[in-house]
Parts: sequence; structure tokens; C-alpha cells
Amino acid sequence: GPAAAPHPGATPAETGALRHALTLARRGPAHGPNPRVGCVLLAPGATTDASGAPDPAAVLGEGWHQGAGTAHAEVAALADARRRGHDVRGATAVVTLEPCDHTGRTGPCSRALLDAGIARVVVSVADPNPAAAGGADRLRAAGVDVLEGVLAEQGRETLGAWLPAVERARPFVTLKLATSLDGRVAAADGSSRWITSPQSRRHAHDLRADVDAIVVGTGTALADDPSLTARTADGALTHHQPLRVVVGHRDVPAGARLHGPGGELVHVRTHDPREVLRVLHEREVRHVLVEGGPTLAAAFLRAGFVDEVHAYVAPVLLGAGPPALADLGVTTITGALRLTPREVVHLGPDVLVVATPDAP
Ligand code: AOF
Ligand code: ZN
Repeated sequence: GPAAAPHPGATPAETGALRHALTLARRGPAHGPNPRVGCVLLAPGATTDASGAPDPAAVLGEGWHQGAGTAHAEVAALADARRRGHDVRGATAVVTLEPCDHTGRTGPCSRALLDAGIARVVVSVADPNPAAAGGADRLRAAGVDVLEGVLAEQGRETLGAWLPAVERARPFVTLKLATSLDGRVAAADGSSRWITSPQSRRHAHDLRADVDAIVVGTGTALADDPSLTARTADGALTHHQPLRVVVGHRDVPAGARLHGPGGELVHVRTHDPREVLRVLHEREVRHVLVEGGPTLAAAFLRAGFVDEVHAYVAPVLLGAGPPALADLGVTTITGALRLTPREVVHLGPDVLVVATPDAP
């Protein structure tokens, strides 16, 4: 019969499929240069069940991106449909990110969808990467019905640090602080083990496994001799090891733990946070964790490059000892750097406050 008129918004089945595509996307790694993307191929006229999920018989294929160098979500979904013996001509591709239109590590998804005969594409978020964007226009020009911006808020959230990093052409920066109740990171003699609880340290380790790089100043590298690795609860190195980045002019001694097993060691000989982020962006680093010390943390805050603070606060009072932050240049209360709390998490006896600095 005649083709149905294009639906002006997303159909219930398409919205349900997009929700599923978002959960597929989250199966991909949170770290790495590429975004987490999911795709569901839907038969025309698909209906939903009582929960709003698309009728399983109408799902022709599904896929997600597993990291740089592997198939994009659309290509993975097309391969899944082929494996299942489904014809996808005239079908709808529901994707969490605009299909790419470039040949990077893999080929353009726009072309793959066109070659497969996809008739409609439903997209959550437009691709902010200028090198890859343009898939929506290409598909429209070829007569495909393209709908963008569906479940955009969830789509942006699923992309995590990748989205702001690519939009602003610099890594997303998380600053980690681990302090006593009175904001100190060590006692007067420098001893600091263990101010925060095992639960806090576990939580912080899990964060390390999701970022691309951990940054410390040479002062911290020399004073604490950290290994800056991501470890599982039983101490084993996790599969993904973030880059270990040391900032400053002093050398890291040959015997330092930073030279042991773990991520690649990068020494950036500068004190300028902008230069650090430029070097890391060039290496396609999307999410950076700044772990100390006070001078480096203050430099990133003063430069306005901290996007999120993770403050682990332990119910311990020290009364003396080094503070978490060096001078921020705040001389009067109206100049205070204020933050908006996003989340408060209880970790054993400690509290984690996740907060984002307010715009100046
Ligand atoms: C898509 N589907 O599943 C992903 C996309 O180097 P490449 O070839 O892997 O391309 C990476 C860029 O492609 C990435 O920065 C982003 O703009 C887009 N990612 N696009 O159509 C996907 N992962
Ligand atoms: Zn692609």
C-alpha cells in the first residue's frame, strides 16, 4: 500500500526504542576518545507493549559502540539484523547520537544507513564533533526522514564528559578532594594515611577506572610517591588504566611508583592548566581527574577549568596541617568561589559531595 505519512514526532515505539538504545549505549566504556552510542533498528509500524517497550518482533537489530576503532552503533545494529536474517529496507534507525558522516577509524554511518535502505532516522543528540557531524543533513538530502532531539536530556546525560569535552575542545575536569572535616589533607607532620574511609577510597578508585587521565603536580608526585593506577577491590589493576599525568618542572625520580605498571606516564613541564588541557585534548583525552596537590588544584580552579568537584569529607579534625587548596585569590566573602551541589553520597563514615562551580 501507500507509504504512511511521516510521523511529525517520535512514535511511542520509537521513544521506547530510544530508551533501549540509551541503555545499550551505556554498555560501552565510559572512558576513551569516543562517545557511548546505541542504536535500534525498528520495523515500520512497530507498536509497543504495556511498558512502552517496542514489540520485540519489530526490533530488527540492535548495537552499541564498544570503543574507538570498533564498529559504530549503527553498523553494529545493521550487522545484528543481517545475522538475524532481517531485511531492514524501509526500517527506522533509532540512534542516541547523530550518525557520523566521516571516515575516521571506521566508515561513515550515514552511508551505511543509506546503503541498507533505512527510510527514517530518529536521533537524540546532534554530533558536536565538527569532523564527524553532517550525517543528518546527508540523510535528509538523500530523502530519508530524519527526526532529531528526541529524549535529548537523557541523550546528553548518557554522553557524559564526552559531550562537553568535544563541544569545548578541552577535556572535562573533575577535581578530587579528600579532606578532614576542617579541610586538611594531612596532619602537621605530613602523615595522611588514612584520613578518608575504605569506602571513600573504593569509590575514588572506581572513578579512576572511568576517566582518561589522572593529573597530579610534581609536588604530590615527589611527596606521596603515588602509583595513580585504577585497582579493583582486591588490589588488581583494572583493564583500563588512565594516563598518568605529572605537571610541573621537577623530574620524577627513576625509582618512583609512577614508573611501575599502570597507564602511560606523561610529564607536562608547565604550570599553566590551559597548556595541560591543550596537550591532553590533542591526545583525545575527554575526562581528566585532578588529584592534587593544593597548588595544582588551586591553579585549575583559578583558571576556571574545574567542571565538577568530588569532595570526600571524613569526620576527622586535625586543626593543623596542609589545606586541600592553596590560595584561590579570594580576599573577601563576595569573591568566594561558590558551587552548586549535585549529589551527596554517604560512604561509610564519610560524605562525598559532588558539586559544580557556579559561573563567575
Ligand atoms: C556514530 N556512531 O557509534 C559513534 C560515533 O574515529 P571514529 O571513526 O570511531 O569516529 C569517532 C567519531 O564519530 C566520534 O568523535 C563521534 O563524533 C562519532 N561517534 N558516531 O555515528 C557511533 N561512536
Ligand atoms: Zn558512525
